[in-house]
Amino acid sequence: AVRPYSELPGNWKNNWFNLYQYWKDDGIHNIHNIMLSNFQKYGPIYREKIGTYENINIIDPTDSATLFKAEGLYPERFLVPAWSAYRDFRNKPYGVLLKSGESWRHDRLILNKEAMALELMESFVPLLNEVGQDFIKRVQAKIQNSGQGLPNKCVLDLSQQVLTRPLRLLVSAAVCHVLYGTRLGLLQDFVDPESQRFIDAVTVMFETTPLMLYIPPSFLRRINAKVWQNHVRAWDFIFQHADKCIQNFYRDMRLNQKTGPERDYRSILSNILLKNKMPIEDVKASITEMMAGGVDTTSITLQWAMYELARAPGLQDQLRSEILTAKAASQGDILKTLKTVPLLKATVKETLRLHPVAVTVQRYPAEDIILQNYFIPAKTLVQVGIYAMGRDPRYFHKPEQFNPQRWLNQEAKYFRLLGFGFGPRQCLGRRIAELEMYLFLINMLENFKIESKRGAEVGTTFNLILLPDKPIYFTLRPI
Ligand code: HEM
Ligand code: 2DC
Repeated sequence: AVRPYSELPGNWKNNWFNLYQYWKDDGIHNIHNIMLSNFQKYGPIYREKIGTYENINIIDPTDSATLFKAEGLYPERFLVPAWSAYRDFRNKPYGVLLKSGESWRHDRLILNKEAMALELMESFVPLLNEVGQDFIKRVQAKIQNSGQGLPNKCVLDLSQQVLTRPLRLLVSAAVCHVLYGTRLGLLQDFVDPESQRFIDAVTVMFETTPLMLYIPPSFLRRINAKVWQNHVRAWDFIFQHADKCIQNFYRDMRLNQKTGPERDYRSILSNILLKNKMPIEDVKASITEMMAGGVDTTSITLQWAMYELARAPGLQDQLRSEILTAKAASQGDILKTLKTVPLLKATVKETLRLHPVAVTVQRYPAEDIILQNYFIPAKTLVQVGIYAMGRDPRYFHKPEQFNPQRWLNQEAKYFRLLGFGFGPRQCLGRRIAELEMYLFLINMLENFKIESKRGAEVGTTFNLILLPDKPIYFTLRPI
């Protein structure tokens, strides 16, 4: 017999005591580890309530399949309360990230055509590759400057200076390049201070979000809490900067329209504006989200990829030869090269298995479902613990090993590849992020050996997204 909802295992009755415990043990930055131990303690399904945040957690791919099959025509994920509270507070429209129902679907279908369609890759590749190559040139220039011309000194020791900032500028430049068709002063000799402030604001926005998962932002606002104030200030700057970029773009586009030649592809933004199917306010809202959503996600994943590669020199050599072979065969046609680098693509998948950006992927099922023989009513928040799944030997053979090969062998991938989410509500920036990461890693591996100080184990911390818990240092050795 199917067991009732009320019998679900888990500690969901003492929600305010749970929050106190979390706060006391710094659980708020540790939810990924707490989830691991909860799955150990309660099994593959449990119910939890911390403060006002109530949810069901699952880990098994068969359960994920049931959940996603019941997501309906308008899939909904957990709405990060702080993000919608800011927009309501400032009277700003929601973009696709926060919209729901038909309004979400309408905008999302238009944006998919400009950001997700496979035909677009042809237009994106040169733009993204250019940004990647510039990055390499800058690193090489740094090496020349610091190496004093001695051959054995020709390495870039990034043990003082971390790669985080340059990487965030790089991916931000890449997203701007496909959104606007220009890099807006990013990753050139001189970094526009506004762009620097923008990426810093994104960090503050993320850092000030987690507490408001559990304590309603409306309450924190009423008591004038610092987190709320800093959160508002961060979003204000994000919106203001994005607004400026969009305004400038709009002005230039209207000027050029009179004189400029017709071209197939200009940029995501101009394609959307030319179609004239979305009110400008909605366009702005979603473009702002894409600018903000593309910074930390991609740069952190690249850092993790390099971290894992530095610890696996054998794999690095294998990748390098795959890339060289692919390049030789495609005779400089980078689009063709990208079709023949399966191990590289698997490396990115493997990176997201061990180091997902999102600790869970969540849905409110549109209909009643049964998970692990428990009845789950429609509209219940169900979270797939993808961090926990990626480290569970039941779903991945020897999960502690970084082994991209596992994605090539026909080992079942059934509902195991969830780093970008699933289905029509999956990550809108997925294609852009994937391409960007492939091109960056190709350029990097072709030019450098990536090394790191041995023994430096890096852990994970939660700040809305999962992050390295300490800076990662690399040594780049030109080949
Ligand atoms: C949504 C991950 C890069 C913009 C998501 C979701 C995940 C995710 C897990 C939720 C999907 C779901 O609920 O099924 C990642 C990862 C990235 C990345 C791992 C890089 C490695 C980007 C980039 C952009 C972006 C570069 C912008 C260009 C968005 C937006 C949504 C989203 C707008 C909400 C889509 C909607 O609700 O319709 N992302 N993301 N992301 N992401 Fe990303
Ligand atoms: C955070 O319990 C933990 O891609 C919560 O680019 C559940 C949850 C819900 C939505 C997730 C969020 C978590 C992590 C960050 C995600 C977000 C959906 C989109 C967002 C995964 C797992 C992210 C980083 C977007 C952000 C775009 C925004 C800055 C405009």
